[in-house]
Amino acid sequence: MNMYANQSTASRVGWASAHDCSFGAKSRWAKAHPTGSLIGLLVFMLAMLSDIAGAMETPSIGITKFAFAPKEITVAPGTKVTWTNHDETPHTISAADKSFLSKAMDTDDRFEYTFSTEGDFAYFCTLHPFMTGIVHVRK
Ligand SMILES: [Cu+2]
Repeated sequence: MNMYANQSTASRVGWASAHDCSFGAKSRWAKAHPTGSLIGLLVFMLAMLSDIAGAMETPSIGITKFAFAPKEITVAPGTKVTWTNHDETPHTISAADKSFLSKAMDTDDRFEYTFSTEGDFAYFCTLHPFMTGIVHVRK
């Protein structure tokens, strides 16, 4: 991003001395950044920051003795949640609304899913349907 901005500034300065071409440089810049370069850059940086914050927060749910622990968690939209099977028995993670489904997870296998929309997402193990959990997604 910075490299591109510097390069473009340099080429604008260069082209401004050759009068005819300065307009061409500006319109090329406008085409590449239709929403305005500064606002676009800010939005881009904010998006990057929130990505980094989101990546740092990765709640994990363990599967132990035929139960999800914690059984119930609350996360913000965009949060990636991971499940790890600590049992000797295969388990699956299956959303009640079918929005996600893991394969049969062997011991120490992990499954991850990113919750992008708000809501209450109940899930269960298809091999042992009495195993249930829920992820609340709230802003
Ligand atoms: Cu199971």
